[in-house]
Amino acid sequence: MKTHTWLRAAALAFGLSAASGAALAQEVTLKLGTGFAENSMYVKRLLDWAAKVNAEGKGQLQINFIGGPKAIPTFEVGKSVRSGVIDLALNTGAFYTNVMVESDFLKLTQMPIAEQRKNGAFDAINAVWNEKGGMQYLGRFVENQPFHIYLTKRIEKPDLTGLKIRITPVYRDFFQALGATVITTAPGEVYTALERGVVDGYGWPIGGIFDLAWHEKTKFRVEPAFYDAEVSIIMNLQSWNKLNPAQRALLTRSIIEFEAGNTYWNQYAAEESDRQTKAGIQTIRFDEATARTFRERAYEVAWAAAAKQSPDVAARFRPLFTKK
Ligand code: 173
Repeated sequence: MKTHTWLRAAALAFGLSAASGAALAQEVTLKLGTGFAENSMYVKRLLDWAAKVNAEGKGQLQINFIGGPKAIPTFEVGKSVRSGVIDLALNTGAFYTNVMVESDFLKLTQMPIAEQRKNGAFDAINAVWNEKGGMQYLGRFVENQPFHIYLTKRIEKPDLTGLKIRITPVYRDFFQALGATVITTAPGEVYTALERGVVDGYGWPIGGIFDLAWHEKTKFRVEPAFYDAEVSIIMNLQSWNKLNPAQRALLTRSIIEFEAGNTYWNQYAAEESDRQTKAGIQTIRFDEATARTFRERAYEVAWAAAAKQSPDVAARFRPLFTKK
């Protein structure tokens, strides 16, 4: 073997092993948590997504689910993403207003996430999440799940005076405007609060009240619904910045693919509504004009509160979130 050939072979071999060493070192494992119950449909679908990423991401990127509120309490999950204790979470803004007040504004979007990605809303959200939350907003996993008032006592008109209602920040301003006394709890405490008569009702989306057996204590659901439950994947910004372009592309692609399946939630809403009826939960309906005012008031009150809490961001988000 001539010297230069040998040198080339050695260089090649060294180069190859260095390259594969680098590739091995590149596999990252991201810790995933959630503020939602592990038996909820949200988390079932989350785990489907994580399994898919893990299958596609061999040697590149893996997701390790650390559990739900038993691993990290619901209202601590956002802080854990911010600080990097976990890298990823399936969470809703109402659970991490202790990181940034703006998180709860996402309930006010009136168009699908696919459209938010096109009309500038998604980028506007990310700019705020980066700056104020130390987070990357990766995508929305739940859509078409509007909120309702669930009650143990009948009401005749949109007036919650004299009633104690369990809330999160989602409902606070609207329910107070309707006269309610409000009590904030994580989902995990709703059953006991109902059982002990600490509350006369609660806010929750159309789907999911069976997961923690609240149907046993629920007599009425108020129509119409308002807002849209926002449940999204958020990521620690440093963890995101550390990923290489291929890893970022894998995450982004898998999330956009998953969002395309969000129409599933229409079906889930219909099924859950039927299931509530079968469980004996009665619907309280207002006349058409009252129902319209009720819904409009929900948005007005929430945007007014948003404008007070974070005027610049509220002004930026409102036209991007509101259906023309
Ligand atoms: O706990 C809640 O009522 C709440 O804020 C919420 C938000 C999104 C989905 C489900 C519940």
